[in-house]
Formats: sequence, structure tokens, C-alpha cells
Amino acid sequence: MRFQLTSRLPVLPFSLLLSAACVGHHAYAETAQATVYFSASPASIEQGRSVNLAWDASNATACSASWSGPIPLSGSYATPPLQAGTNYTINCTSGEQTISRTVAVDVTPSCENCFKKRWIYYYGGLGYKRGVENASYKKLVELIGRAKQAGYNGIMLNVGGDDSYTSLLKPREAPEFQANFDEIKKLASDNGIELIPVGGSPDVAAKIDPTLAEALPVNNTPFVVDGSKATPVGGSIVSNGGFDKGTEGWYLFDTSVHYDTSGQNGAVKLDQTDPNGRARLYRPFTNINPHTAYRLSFSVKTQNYDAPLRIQIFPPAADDYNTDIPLYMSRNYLGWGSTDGKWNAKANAIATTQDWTRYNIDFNTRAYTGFRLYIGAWGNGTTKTGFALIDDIDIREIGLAHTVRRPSLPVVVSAEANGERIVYTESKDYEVGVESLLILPGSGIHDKDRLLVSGYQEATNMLPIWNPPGNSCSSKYYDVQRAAYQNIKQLFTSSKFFINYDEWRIMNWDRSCGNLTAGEYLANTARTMQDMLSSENQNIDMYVWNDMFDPYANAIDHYLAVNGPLLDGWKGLHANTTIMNWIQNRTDKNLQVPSLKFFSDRKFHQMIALYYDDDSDLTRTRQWLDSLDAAEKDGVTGVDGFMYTTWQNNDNYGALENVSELIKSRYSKRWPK
Ligand SMILES: [Ca+2]
Repeated sequence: MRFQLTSRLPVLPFSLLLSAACVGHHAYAETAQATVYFSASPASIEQGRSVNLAWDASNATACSASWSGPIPLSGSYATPPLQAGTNYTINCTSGEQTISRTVAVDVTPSCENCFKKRWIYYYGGLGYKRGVENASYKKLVELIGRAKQAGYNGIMLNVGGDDSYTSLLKPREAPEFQANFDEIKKLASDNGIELIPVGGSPDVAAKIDPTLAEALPVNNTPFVVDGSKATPVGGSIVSNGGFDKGTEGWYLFDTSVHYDTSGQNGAVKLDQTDPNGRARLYRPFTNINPHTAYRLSFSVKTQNYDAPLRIQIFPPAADDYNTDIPLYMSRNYLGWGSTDGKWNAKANAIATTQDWTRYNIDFNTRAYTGFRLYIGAWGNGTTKTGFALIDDIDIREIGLAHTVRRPSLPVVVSAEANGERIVYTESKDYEVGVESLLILPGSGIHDKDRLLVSGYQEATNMLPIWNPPGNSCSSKYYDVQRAAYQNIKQLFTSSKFFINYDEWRIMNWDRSCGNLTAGEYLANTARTMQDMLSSENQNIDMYVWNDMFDPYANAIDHYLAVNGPLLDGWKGLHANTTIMNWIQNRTDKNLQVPSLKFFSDRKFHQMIALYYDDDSDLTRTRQWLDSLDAAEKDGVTGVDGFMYTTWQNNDNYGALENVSELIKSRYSKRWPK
């Protein structure tokens, strides 16, 4: 042992002795008179890092250092960031003797673009069955083993679906979760896989507190009082909705749509003869009030019909806006109905053969003054002989349906009288009932009065999203997010956190934040959220998807039911946020290069989310890597990782090894040794 070389052991703290024994590149020697210890820790660094020098001289009278002149007999010094290999020397004197010690610090070029983060996206529940009986648990166990073998070092864990709320936010309510999660955590740690939590979605706030839901304005619906109840004046805006005047007012959009006289005083028949399955009934509506809530009702009868029947409602074609943006396009094809003020238990659906059945859906005109209604099929089933009959189409204003109420989203009941506007008082003049108002005894509202009722309507089911997002104007939004993060922080050891802003399709309708653009609203929300997260965890390292902040994706002038232009939301992101870029090229346009450049120009680090769903021959993975090469040729820096990202069925992990092999061979210098 090196300490036995001298009988006069220098008095060093135990930890320093350990570092002397363990750390390379140190000089340790002694003379009869003096012993000088000098070390650099670490002795090898990446460009731009600093090292700590430590020394201790026993029986010496003076020491000097190459970096500063005279120094104390023992001490330490942190070097400035080093750009190249550097030698440090100290000289200590003892009588006539000078002892010189030198340490060499190796500096390796910084690998800014090394794939330091090699992650996998995982979405699944862990809560309701123990261990391997739980399919999600089992899949994750297998994935961790394969991840290690294939060279991955992180799994972004969206413990997902309906399970995520109970699992991540209320673990005690899912009794199997904790044990399953603890085992996953241990397994991941044993295999060198970091588990990165996903959370902070705006949905979380609305799920925990439904009064925080983003909601669409419904302005001045005319109501009429009948006794102690007021309901919308109503009346269908659809003429010839029963087809008793043939197809007057309607367009039979495809050759597989016919007028049918077999019953019900006329109906429309959709058959399955079109090779592409197109069978659409169409009608445009004009001179419609904006910000109005409507209920569409219709009847369907089928025989041996298995094409997916859909309802789609778009803004008017003549509108300046992007007319591809739907007003109503539920992820449930035929929409989701409502009865007695509540959503039905199940989405609207037809049987292959069924007698006449009535359905309804609710929609909102937003800022538009018209809309285009489509009922029909865009794709075929397997039977080619079946048909569906549609009849009795009715659209009327619906007041106070799925109303969201909070201080900034009031229900306002008023009337016009003698040119004056009277505003009535809740609990004194009326109470809000089920899609109606209850007029109270002694109310200022009287039988047969005409009222104007304004409120805010849940946009649930109107767009293909799962849950309505919360609105961040109220500080309650962040209270809910904070409590959620505190739970997540307890569960995970990683300081990384993925803020799940994904397809945020309804946004910025609450004016209590001020008259903001959607981009400003998003920037404020992201900044306040990240401030809150940073206050909860000083070491937090935050990640977001690109799309809501990306002008080549969703950050555009008109994005679905987002109120106002969604530009410049990125300005709210903390500078050290990493963008997880999953943008896909269009057939006519490379979007990946400009998107990577957009975020690189704004100094964000990025990871590329490769392998989006089915890509078993890696065509799209190669395309992504080609885009990365082109972007980096164009000056893009800061792409320091990738994520194997699968979404559909969360099941496409088949190419895990092939993807990492491809990257390893194509970027051997960027793959950490
Ligand atoms: Ca009819």
C-alpha cells in the first residue's frame, strides 16, 4: 500500500485518503523531511468542465502553485472550465529541498450531440392486478430487460389511461399499484434504466376539479317562461328534416346515397356500393348565430349495414378560416348523446341490423356564423349489401347543457324591456335546472317572459380528444398540478419530468386571464407551471413535446377549438427545457428539418422521437435520421438523445433492437462508449 512508504503519514481526512487511493492522476511522494500530496478530481473531464485540485504538504515550510503563486500548505482549488488538457504543478520547500508535484488533467472534446439520452416511451397501467398477472406490468418488465440489452438508458413512463390518475395521483386507491411500481423501480435501477415520470397534462386539473374545465361560451340563448320553468324558445332550424318534401334542402353527396320512400314519409338511404365506402348526406347552414349551443337529433335504421356511420360538422366553406377545422368530430364516430342533462353511459353506436333508433349530439358554433353538416360513411365495412336509413333530422338551440360554472364563467339571465336590459339574480329570481331555469316564487321573472341566457358549455365529445383540458386562469389550476407533482416526486427518483402538453385542442376561452392570444395563454401556463415545478424541485430537468410550441405542427393561427392564434407559446418555456420532437414529414414536405431548426435557433435542447408506430422496416426511422443529418448540416445543435416512441396500442416494441443497432452503427461517435 502506498501509505506504508512513509513512517510519517500525512494527517489527512479519511475521505481524502480514500480519494488519494481511488482517484487516478495523483502524485504522492515523500522525502525524509516532507510529504506532499496533490490530486485532481476528476482527472478526466469533458471540455468545458472544471476539476477540483487538492493538496497537503507535511513538514514543508512553503508551497507555490503554477496557477497562483504562493498557496497554503494544504487546501483545494476549483479550476475554471477547461477547454484543453492542462498540467497543474505545485512546488513545496522544506529547508534546501524543493518537492515538485504535477497532475495532468485530460480534457476530452465535449460531445454536445452525443446521444446521452436513449429512451423508450411507455404507456400503460400498473394498478389493478398483482405482478405478472397484470399485462402492463409484464410488458414493462420485459421491456426493461430488452432496453438494457439494446443500449437504452431511460423509459418515459406514462403510467397511463384511466389508471394514471389513480396510480400516479392517488396511489392508495389502487392497492396493487405500489407493490408493482416498487418492483418496476428496482428492476429498472438494477438494469441502469432511468424511469422518467410523465404528468402535468391540462386534463389533470379538469379531471380532479371539473369546475376548472375549459368551456365554450354560449351567448344569449332565447328562453321562454312557461309557469315555473324556462326553456329555450327552440324550434328546429332544419326544414324538411323528415324528407317529406323529398330531398329539398339536402345534398346526396355520393352515388350511394338515395331518397327512399319505403316508410316514414321519406327518408335517406345509404348503401354500401361505393368502392371507397363514401356515402354522405350533406347540408350547409348559413346565418347562424355564433357562440351558440345546438343539439342535433336524428333517427337511424339499419339492415346488414357495417360501415362506420359518422357525424361531422365543419365551419362554412366560404369562411376565411381553415375549413378543415371541425366544429364536431368526436372520437366516437357517431358522437356521444346526452339525456336529462347528463352524458349517456355509452357513445352513440348502431347495430348492423336495428329498428329506428333516436340519437343526439351537442355542438357549439364557436365564432362561426354557419356550418356544414355531414352524416354518413367515409369508409366501407365488409358487407356490401347492407343499408342504413336516416330520418327526422332536427337541430335546435339547447340552453344550459353541460354547463361549466365558476366565478369567471357565470350563467347570466337577462331580459330586454323598454330598451333596458334587466339582469336577474340567481337564487332570488331563478335557479339553474337541467337544461332549463327554475323560476322562484317572488321572482322578477314572470310567466311568458322572454329571457336571454348566457353560460359556458363543456366541449367534451366535440373533438377527437379524450378529456377536456383544465383552464389555467384560476390559481386552483396550479394548486391541483402542484399536488399531483408532489405525488409524482415521491414515486420517482428521477429529477426529470415530462410535462404532457399533447393535442391541447380546446384552449383560452376564459377571459379572466385577460384578452390573451392562445399563444400568450400557453406561454403563461407553461411558464407558471415550470416555475411551480422548479419551486418543488430545484434540480428538475423538464421535457415537453414539440407540437403545441411548433409552428410546423400545432402552433398556428387556427388550431381546432383553440381561441386565437397559437403562435409563440415557446416564449413561456424555461430556457433549459428539452423539446421531444416527434414531428412527421408530410408526403409533400419535410417538416422535420425546419422544426429541428426552429427549436435549435431558440437554444433549446432536443431529442428526436423516432419510430412513430408501425415502422418495422425502419423507413421512417431512417427518414428521421436523414432529417437530423440535414438539420445539423444546416447548423442545428443540441440534439442529445432519441426516444423510441410508439403510441398505437402501445405495442410496437418489435423494432427496439433494430432501431438502436441502426443508430449505433450510423452514429458510432455519438453513441457513448
Ligand atoms: Ca320521414
